[in-house]
Amino acid sequence: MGVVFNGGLFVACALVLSVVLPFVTMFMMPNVDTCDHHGVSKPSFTQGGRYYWIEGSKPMSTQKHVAFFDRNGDYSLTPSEMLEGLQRLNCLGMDSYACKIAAAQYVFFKGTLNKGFPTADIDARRLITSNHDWMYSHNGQFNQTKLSQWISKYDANKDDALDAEEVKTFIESLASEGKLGNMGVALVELELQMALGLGNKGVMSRILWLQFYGNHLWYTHEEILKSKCSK
Ligand SMILES: [Ca+2]
Ligand SMILES: [Ca+2]
Repeated sequence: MGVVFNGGLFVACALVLSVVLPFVTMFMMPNVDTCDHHGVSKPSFTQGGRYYWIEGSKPMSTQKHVAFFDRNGDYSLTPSEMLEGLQRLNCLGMDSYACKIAAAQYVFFKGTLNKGFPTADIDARRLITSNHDWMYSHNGQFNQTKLSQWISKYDANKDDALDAEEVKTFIESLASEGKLGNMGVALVELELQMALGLGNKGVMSRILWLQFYGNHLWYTHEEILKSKCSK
């Protein structure tokens, strides 16, 4: 009797190799210390730069937003890269295990939403074609007007900033609308938690939100952390 190899088995094998394996290897990774890390600082987004768009056009806001985590510049963000990035940012107040879970969840949710099937990486090139992306237009450009309206709407204490409580109100309203589904809401919640971790004592001013979605707040935050390391 020959070896039975059907479509179901193939899909199962592909799923183990492409989705399960990257998650397992991520959990075996050593912790990354911000002070011991001497990686690249702000990337060049000009022609010939590390993260210059592969087809020769300028990188979109979404690509600039995620480039911090793409260590090898191959436009693919793996759970390990996401974890390393979060660790360099001191895990945004999370312990090591929570950090690993957040990285795995984020990559899986975002990658799956963008590609339309279960995956273990975020393809930065696909970010521009998604129309589900929070705070960005369908072509991947940052929507400053949308951000401004969002802050004004949920800024309950009128200090021109959003804190964890105000963000929580927004997440609850998002969940009750039912437009995004559970995965979409979880994704937005994770993103906003990461953003709040970069703010001043968990409070994100309007300018910081602008830098977070439209600029390079990840790099700035890492530079601040590094400046506190003993020389
Ligand atoms: Ca990569
Ligand atoms: Ca506020």
